[in-house]
Formats: sequence, C-alpha cells, structure tokens
Amino acid sequence: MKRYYQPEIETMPREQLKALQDERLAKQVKYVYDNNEFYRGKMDELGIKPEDIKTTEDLAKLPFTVKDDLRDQYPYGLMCKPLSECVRIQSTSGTTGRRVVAFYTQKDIDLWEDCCARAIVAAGGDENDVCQVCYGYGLFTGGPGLNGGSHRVGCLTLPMSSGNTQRQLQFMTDLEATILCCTPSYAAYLGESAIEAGLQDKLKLKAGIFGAEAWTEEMRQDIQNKLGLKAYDIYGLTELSGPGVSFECEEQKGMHINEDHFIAEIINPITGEVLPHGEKGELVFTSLTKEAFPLIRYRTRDICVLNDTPCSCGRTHIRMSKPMGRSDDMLIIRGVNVFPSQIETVLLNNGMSPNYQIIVDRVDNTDTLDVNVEMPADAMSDSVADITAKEKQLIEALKSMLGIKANVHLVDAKSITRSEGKAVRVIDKRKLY
Ligand code: DLL
Repeated sequence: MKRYYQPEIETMPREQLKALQDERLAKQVKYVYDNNEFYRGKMDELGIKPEDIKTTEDLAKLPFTVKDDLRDQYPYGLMCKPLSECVRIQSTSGTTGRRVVAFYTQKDIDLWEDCCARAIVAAGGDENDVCQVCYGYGLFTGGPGLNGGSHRVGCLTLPMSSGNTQRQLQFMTDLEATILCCTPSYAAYLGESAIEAGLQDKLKLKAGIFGAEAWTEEMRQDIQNKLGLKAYDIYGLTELSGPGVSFECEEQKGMHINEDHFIAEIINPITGEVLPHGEKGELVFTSLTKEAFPLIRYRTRDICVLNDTPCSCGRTHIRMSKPMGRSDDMLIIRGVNVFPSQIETVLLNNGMSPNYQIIVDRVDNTDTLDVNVEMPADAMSDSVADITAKEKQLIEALKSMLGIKANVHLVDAKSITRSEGKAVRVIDKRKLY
C-alpha cells in the first residue's frame, strides 16, 4: 500500500519547505500585482511593492482579502488570467449575498486534483479501491474535486453525486465500494439507511473522506460504527480551489495543510493580529501556485488552531484542527457565544442520534434556544416519565457546556429532514440584521 501520493513534497524537510514557500510567495505576489488591478490598488494604497515581499515573514505586510471583496469584484475582478486560458468555474453554495465564482486554468485543476489525491492515499486508497463519490457534482467543488483525485490515484470511481440513497446503497454493495466520499451528515444517513435495509454485513467500506461541514469527534465515532470504516476529515473552500486544502492522515489528529500550495495563518478575528501556532483564531490562507484566481491573505472565517508538532505519519506539513465553528455562524444567545458543535457534542455524548436541529428565536426581547433531537430507535420509549427524564438530563448537560439554558425536545425518529449535502442545523428566527 502506498503511504503518500507525492512523497517528496508531503515529507519534505521543513527547512526546504520554507524555502519553497518563500520563493513561491514572492513570485505569487509579483504575479498578482502585475496581473490584477484590485490587488495592485490595495498594495499601492499601503505603499507596498512586490519587492517588499521576499519571505513568509513579510506576509503580514500584505492586506487581508475578505469575502465581500470577492462579492464586490464578481464576476471577473479578481482574475489574473484572461478567460481564454480558463477552463472551469466552480461556485460557493452561499445562501446570502452574491455567489462567489472561482475560475480555474487547467494547471489549477491539475494541482487541485493532486491535493485531493493526497487525501485519498492518506486514507489508504490506491488503484485497487472502488471510490464512491456522493458529494454533489456541478458548481459545488466536492464532487468534481474528489472525482479528479480518485482518478489520479487510479481508483475505480463511482461518480454518484448526492441523493437517491437506495441507489447509493445498491452500488455500494454490488460494486463493493471501499472508499466513501460525502458530507458527514450524509454518511450518517447512509449508515442509518444501510442498517435499516439489513445491508451492514454486505458493506466493504474501509475508509470515508468526509468534510464540507463541521462535525465532531462524537459524530466520527457514530459514522465509524454504523459504516464499519475509518472516517477521515477533509477541509477546503471554493475560493481556494475546493476540498483538499488540508486532509487527515491515519492519526486522525488534525488535517495536514498542503503547504506547498497554501500558507496558513491564524489571526485574532477582531484585531487582525497574527497569533502564534497553538492559539485559537481565524484561519487565513494565501495561495502560492494558483494562476486564474490567486488569493492573498484570505480570511476564511473558520475558527481553528494550527499544530506544528511532528506527526507520526511522516508528513511534515503542519496540521489544522477541525474548524470549531465560523466567526460568522457563532450564535450569540443572551450574550453568550454558542457554537453548534458544542451542542452536537453534548447530544451524542448523551446517547442521542446525530439528527438534531437548533432553533433560536427572540420572544419578549429575550433570546430562546430550542434543540430538537431524535431519540435513537433503540432508546425509544412510550413512557412520558422516561422522556421527561431524558430531556432533563440533556438540559443539564447543555447548561454545563454552554452556560445557558436550552429547551430540549425529544422528537420522533425520522421527523427531522435528512441532508444529502451540507446539513442545515441551525434555524435563527431572530431578525437581528
Ligand atoms: O465545502 C469544499 C469541500 C468539499 C470541502 C468537500 C471538503 C469536502 P464551500 O462550499 O466553499 O467548499 O464551503 C467552505 O465549508 O469555509 C468551512 O466553513 C466549511 N468546511 C469545509 N470543510 C470542512 C470541514 C467546500 N472538514 C466552508 N470541517 C469552509 C468543518 C468545513 N467545516
């Protein structure tokens, strides 16, 4: 079994990797300055010339780029190549404001697919595997990215896209899929459906590559148990290419960032100050090799921690923690910061199913927090006393995690809509903006 897809890069000594980053950063900044009016304008405003950026230590001199810049410059304002050299667009699934559209040259796609191939090999994939890709295909990057990576590794690729769960299970069992790629919420649903259909024994899955939305360690356990596989996290965002910006290895302790293509920084989201590795803050990325749509110091809004301690897998690239939430989807309820992932942890630790919904509202000027959660089928009870006791236990557990009271409602199995892509966990009915 192969251990790395590109061993010379993935295990490159840190010193050499730093030199590569320095060289690529200086080149990327000059390229962007020479080819894009928006970036040139921002640098000129601050009196920064491309020659001022020689090494990664100079990065903090450069201005941040934010999602609003991408929206304001829609559709072509951040491009650095003529359209004639671009071969593809992908777009975010954004629900508010204008969509963000990212452009790719063929080289951009090749490098992106390499990154996804690294993730598949890290999950134990090789040419003998059957890789079922149930991320959405189309404008969403999940399907096209993992599909390309799977081809590069030489897996037999099942380009299923999302949805049609019965057909997914049929192909999964008939063609003996060994690797599953989809969102964690869909993986949980596939697991639940496989158990119901009595197919658990027929599954040959060994690894799952799950990302595109926040999921907890408890959710990982749940999926691993249901599908009998090892679940690997994968992270990415459309603006930077798509999945494969970082990925987990067999250690399952954080995702290695593809540092030959992206430099990661953590900043204080309020002040913009760069924080040392190990501290929690907002993740910021600078691309190093992109041609059509490079990004300089792009604020992801994802909150996480970087870890530069060596990893036993032999990869030298630093790791990022699972995003703990987004600085823009953190809920502020009665003045307290609440991340949906904290609620998920409590629910799963207390034996609940991963099917839940968080509803926030404002009644008589006071925020309310309600959590609807399905009881797992084997814990269903007809006794009102049992249900009330369980709800009470969850209310207590949530209070001690969050510091505020949530109303918990145990609801019937299957009453919460299942997701085939990114799950909608939070419904905020407050009209705050
Ligand atoms: O979700 C790309 C992707 C596809 C990643 C398939 C992994 C697998 P966007 O739709 O642009 O791109 O959304 C990007 O999703 O800023 C995070 O907030 C969130 N996200 C992505 N991966 C993870 C993850 C794709 N592993 C946004 N854990 C990012 C938590 C994630 N959140």
